[in-house]
Amino acid sequence: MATEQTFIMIKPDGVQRGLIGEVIGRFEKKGFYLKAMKLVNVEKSFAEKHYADLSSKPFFGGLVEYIVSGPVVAMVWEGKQVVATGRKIVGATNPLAAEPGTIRGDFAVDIGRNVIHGSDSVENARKEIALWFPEGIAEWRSSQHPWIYEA
Ligand code: IDP
Ligand code: MG
Repeated sequence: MATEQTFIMIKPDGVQRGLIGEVIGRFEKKGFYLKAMKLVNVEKSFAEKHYADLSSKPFFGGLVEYIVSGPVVAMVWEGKQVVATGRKIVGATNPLAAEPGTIRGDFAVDIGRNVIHGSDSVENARKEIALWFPEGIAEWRSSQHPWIYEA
């Protein structure tokens, strides 16, 4: 299974509620590698671009307002099957339907305050990483790599 990269964003509610360390810790302890990270306030036009696929949805305006309401933490995580596994760590879109043990299942109630974003496919991850990190990402691998990955 090929090494993948995914785009993970801690949304403004996650930042305000002090969940940055919790989120990073879950991905880090799993055995994925943090390859890029920044805390930023995003412009409305940038949020609209990130969520362009949802522009026809009735909740789009509220979603954009939510994302620009405070700083977010944008990250790139790397590892084996990290896109699909990252979605499992994040949990279902509606936090009340998200399993306990997932980030949304453990820390959120409302769909419009669901703490975290995770790319839904390898292709969308590639697009989102290019949008959020045009400057590029770091190259490194943990010295523990052989203790986490068999080959
Ligand atoms: P995802 O974040 O699990 O991939 P998407 O369907 O891509 O879910 O929706 C993007 C974000 O839009 C969600 O995480 C959530 O914050 C918001 N959202 C999705 N559906 C609704 C809704 O029905 N009402 C309000 N907000 C929604
Ligand atoms: Mg999505």
